Amino acid sequence: MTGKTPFEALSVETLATRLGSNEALTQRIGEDTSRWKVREVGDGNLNLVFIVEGGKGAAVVKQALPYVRLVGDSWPLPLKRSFFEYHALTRQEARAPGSVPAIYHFDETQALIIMEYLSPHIILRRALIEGRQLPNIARDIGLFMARTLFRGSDFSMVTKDRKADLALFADNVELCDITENLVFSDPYFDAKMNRHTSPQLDAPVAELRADRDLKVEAQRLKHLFAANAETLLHGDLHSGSIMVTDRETRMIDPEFAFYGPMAFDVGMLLANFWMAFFSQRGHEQNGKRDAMRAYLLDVTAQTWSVFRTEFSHLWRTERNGMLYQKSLFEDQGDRLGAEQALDHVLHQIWDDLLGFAGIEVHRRILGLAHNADFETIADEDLRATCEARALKFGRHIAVNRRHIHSIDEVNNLAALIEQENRI
Ligand code: SR1
Ligand code: MG
Repeated sequence: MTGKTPFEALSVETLATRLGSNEALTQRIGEDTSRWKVREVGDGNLNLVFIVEGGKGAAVVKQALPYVRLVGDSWPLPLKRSFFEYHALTRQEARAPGSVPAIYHFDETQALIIMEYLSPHIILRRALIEGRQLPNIARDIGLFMARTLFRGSDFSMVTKDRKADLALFADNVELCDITENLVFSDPYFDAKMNRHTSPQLDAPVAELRADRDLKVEAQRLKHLFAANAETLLHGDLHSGSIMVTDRETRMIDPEFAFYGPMAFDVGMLLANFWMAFFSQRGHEQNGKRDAMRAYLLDVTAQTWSVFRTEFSHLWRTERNGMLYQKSLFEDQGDRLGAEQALDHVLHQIWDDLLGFAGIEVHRRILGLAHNADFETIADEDLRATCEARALKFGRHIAVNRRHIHSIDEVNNLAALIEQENRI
């Protein structure tokens, strides 16, 4: 299959014939296609994902579809998202080596990426639902975020290169549009594709949608998301975009990558840990999850701490971009000035991440794209209890973010809300 063949979606039946002469693939898994075993394992909202096993090894083939898989061909979506995913992966590998799957091949016309098969990794969200405590995720994800967000910004990059990259990713319009609507607006009115656990959540949802302060805050955050082209974001950094073993962590699926505010990735990620926290009550069939809840709050605190420490380290050692130049501070003997500026930058990220986290929680409970943490709770009353607590938490951190000064305060709030008897 060459880049000149018009786009055609792969299938389990056609993959070996179509990719049998692709050298990047045959080198890894073997040339004898009669030994290839192909499985389609995509459980995300957008794409096809195949695992291909051959005589020598295995690889993943990911292909974009010209529509949103979750909804069907009534919602067209450009294939070029695969181009952005490929370019984001190459940048993430350069900025945070070892944090993403190795890329073997990219075919722009077929919108497909052939990449490393991560095994025995599983999706982080699944691990957290199962109650698994992974020892390294806070360190690995905190480092990934600090390195990619810092090194993709004007704190670090040659400004000409950053502007060229900004122009490249500015064309990822349709995926930004999904986030702009699904995350920042749809949850706060009766949008067509919304759904929630009903009738249990009808009253809290109506209350949330009538909350003027919350709606204004969500739009301020949308404004920030759309207008603050600060760094190359992953753009969809939730627990379904991370693969783990007990020792290893890899970030996948950066097809939503674009230049936006640093706090967006951090806020979305932490929101997913807090949602995992509030969903644990629904997964206690085989025993209490108190230790898991404590673990999850500790993970949020550790992730933020690792992020801050690594970001500060990069600030002191790699701040070679056009912002807050060393010539104004360290070179004048003013190290304190550089530290003062760092404080401001970290404070802004903190403020904004709480807002992004709050609305991420809301959209996963009220919007189109729900998450398995809550969806796999079969008892709808129990699910609604978990979701209502998360909604309340999300509102509090989004609206009051300027008055919350530490991750411990946020975690204390989560613990308090979790202990309330009534929703
Ligand atoms: C229509 S796409 C819905 C969601 O799935 C992706 O993973 C993103 O989170 C997006 O918002
Ligand atoms: Mg995805």
